[in-house]
Amino acid sequence: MTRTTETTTNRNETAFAKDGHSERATEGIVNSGRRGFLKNTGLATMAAMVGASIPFHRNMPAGLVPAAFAQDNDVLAGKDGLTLLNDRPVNAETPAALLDDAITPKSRHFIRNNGIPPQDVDPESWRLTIDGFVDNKLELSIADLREQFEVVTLQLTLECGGNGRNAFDPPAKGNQWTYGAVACSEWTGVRLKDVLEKAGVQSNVVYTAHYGADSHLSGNPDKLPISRGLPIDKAMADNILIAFEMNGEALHPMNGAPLRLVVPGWPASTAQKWLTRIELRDQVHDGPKMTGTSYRVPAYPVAPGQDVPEEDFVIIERMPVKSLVTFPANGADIGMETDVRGHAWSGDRSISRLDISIDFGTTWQTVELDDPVNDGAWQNWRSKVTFPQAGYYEIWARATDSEGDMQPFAIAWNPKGYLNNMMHRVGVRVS
Ligand SMILES: Nc1nc2c(c(=O)[nH]1)N[C@H]1C(S)=C(S)[C@@H](COP(=O)(O)O)O[C@H]1N2
Ligand SMILES: [Mo]
Repeated sequence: MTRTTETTTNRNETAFAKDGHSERATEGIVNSGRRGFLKNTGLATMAAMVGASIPFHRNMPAGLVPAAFAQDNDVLAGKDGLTLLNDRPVNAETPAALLDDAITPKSRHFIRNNGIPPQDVDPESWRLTIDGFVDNKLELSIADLREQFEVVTLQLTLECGGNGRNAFDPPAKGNQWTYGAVACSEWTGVRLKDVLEKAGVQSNVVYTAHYGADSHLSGNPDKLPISRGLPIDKAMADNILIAFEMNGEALHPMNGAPLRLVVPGWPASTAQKWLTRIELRDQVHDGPKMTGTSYRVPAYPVAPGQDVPEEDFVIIERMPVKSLVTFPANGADIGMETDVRGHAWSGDRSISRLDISIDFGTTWQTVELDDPVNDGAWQNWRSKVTFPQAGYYEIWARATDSEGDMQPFAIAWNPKGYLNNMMHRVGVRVS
């Protein structure tokens, strides 16, 4: 298993989970040359986490994570063919060729965790609180949600803001997603809007704040791994769901079971998993991963490697126009004729055209493109290609959206590696 050198959390705070990069002072439990768990976590903190003092703590090998605190070994249980980018927290993406289905199977939805998921969740006793600047604070079970609100099913595209980070040069720290931190499953739940309306949104509300039941990598119960939010106008969109089903089944544990937000078209970091609370605020939310450079980009174009002052970063809103080639697979050996297909999407917009090229972008052919099944679903496209002779080809796909934005050939570099929407290229050998 590989680990990224750093997650998007503050390095000092994640020392617990990492390989001893932090130089944070310890209580002198281990000698300073040793790396690992104890070096970075005070004995008192660790005892608090395991719920008892540790009489033999001096015998614990450096780097040992207490078994009581370890994650399930099979972190990808119920998933099929995902590539693990990091095992603590679990981050796994789906190879493009495995995203070929119009509706992404539960087993192939990517996983992006910032912390440790809750264990043994009980859907029956799960409660969602709506509070803050509301007329009536609500506390709802999943049964209440089903009974009190219209239940809707929508195909919704979720994409991590950092999808495509792997292509950044100079590299950006964080999970090295290639293409596969995107999916479009069919989600069933109730509209966020309906629930907020029932709570009564007060006139001073400008932003939502989302909270989930996962815990911080440090084990510190006072810290949250992530808590993001949405401008209230966006939160009132018709296609944002509080979802309790994925493709007609319970959510996968790693995708937020038993309850999560699904926010299509915006960084999926806004789509809180293991959702327990939504607070309405009279100011922009300032929870973990809302501030600094998290899920933010410079307010202006920058050159690769350019230093950008933190105050010049703005919160990412809609995700840019993008597409994937899901057939054939990159590296495939194929015949002189082939089907070519994939998906395309653009946050808060639709796709108006999809072009492919087999001659390194010299000529382009517009292909058959479906309308979105509903607002927020990716659009499927397909074509047949006949190659002029045997050899190596690249199939390139380029989507254009309803506002005329087209995918670029080159990456728009930014310091944290967000929003890479450059064209997807698939190499094939034809014989
Ligand atoms: N509670 C909680 N919600 C979360 C996260 C998380 O770490 N904890 N990660 C967010 C991020 S950054 C992304 S991209 C999406 C990923 O959803 P998925 O893991 O179901 O694919 O969940 C979001 N919701
Ligand atoms: Mo994300």
